[in-house]
Amino acid sequence: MISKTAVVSTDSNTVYSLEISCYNSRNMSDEIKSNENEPLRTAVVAIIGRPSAGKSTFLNTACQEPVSIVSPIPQTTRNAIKGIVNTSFGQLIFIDTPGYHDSEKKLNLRLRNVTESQLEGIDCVLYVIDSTRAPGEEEAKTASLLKELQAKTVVAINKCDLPSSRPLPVRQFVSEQLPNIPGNRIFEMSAEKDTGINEVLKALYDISPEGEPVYDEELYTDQDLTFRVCEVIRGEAINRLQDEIPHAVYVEVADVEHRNEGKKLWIRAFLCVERESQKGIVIGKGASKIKEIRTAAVRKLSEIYIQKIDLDLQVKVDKNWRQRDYTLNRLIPQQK
Ligand SMILES: Nc1nc2c(ncn2[C@@H]2O[C@H](COP(=O)(O)OP(=O)(O)OP(=O)(O)O)[C@@H](O)[C@H]2O)c(=O)[nH]1
Ligand SMILES: [Mg+2]
Repeated sequence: MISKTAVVSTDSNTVYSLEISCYNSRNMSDEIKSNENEPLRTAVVAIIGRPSAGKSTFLNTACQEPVSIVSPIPQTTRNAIKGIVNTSFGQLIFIDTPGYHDSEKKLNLRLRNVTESQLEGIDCVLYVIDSTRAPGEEEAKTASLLKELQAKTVVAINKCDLPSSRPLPVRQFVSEQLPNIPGNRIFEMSAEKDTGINEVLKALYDISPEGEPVYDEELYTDQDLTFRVCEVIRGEAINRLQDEIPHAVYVEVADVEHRNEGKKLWIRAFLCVERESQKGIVIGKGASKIKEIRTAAVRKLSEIYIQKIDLDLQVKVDKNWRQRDYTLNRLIPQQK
């Protein structure tokens, strides 16, 4: 069990220590709950925000596992990804969503559809805002999604570790756009440096319904093997590619075999790009780029799965897939 401690100041300026015991799949314990008399709370929490606000980084830090891929490139997350946090207060089932981006391109419409559909039937919202960027039109559109959900929303002003962080204009923006969210539900954090996260979690528990955990404590995500493998490879690829190429990449797992009496996981996967010219760049000189991506993906997968990973990774072209419903339907199925 990993224990995180945060210092929280109350109205009367007294400071107390808030301990949130975080369990994860590899480190279970039967530690006594820190608030034994309180009923457990369980909630489904949608994480909403502009592209690159740090939603996936928050999820990974809160879960203490690499649940969702992270990159400096906007529109990294393409699907609704579940990450489960268990603490002595109960269970928070987070749903990471694609960054909310206003564009009429087919892929963007799909991503928006994924995000909007996650706002139905949830218990809470975590609205993540990047404090290093001025909240402009895109932020206002994102906030407008939450107008009817203010009673369920906690705001996390992110990237406060950076010198360019400006939390004050963000607070001002929130008070104008979402005036019914009280100040004690707006927090400053660094998802990357793990500061302020416990306060955000506690605030979410405070507005969560009472209830027993839905998932076993050892579970931190519900992604199946194929999806996770695709995402890990895509994550390693997009962090090593530039310009338009990260947006033009998707990963297809063609085969998975359990070999050597289950001790080895043999995977055949394709990194798909949109054009022949992109294929050459992804392969690199003397196949150096694809080798680098493959090695990094194997390393990451080996941290997740106990089996030895044997990855056969090739590059192929799926011409203009971002315009084609056939591929989009497979990768990002239309929600309702
Ligand atoms: N310095 C700093 N960087 C951060 C923080 N949180 C996220 N980042 C960086 O911001 C970039 C975007 O982070 P993501 O977690 O992928 O953002 P996202 O909101 O999930 O983005 P999309 O999936 O594209 O919507 C990455 O380069 C992160 O490392 C933070 O608290 N501090
Ligand atoms: Mg993301």
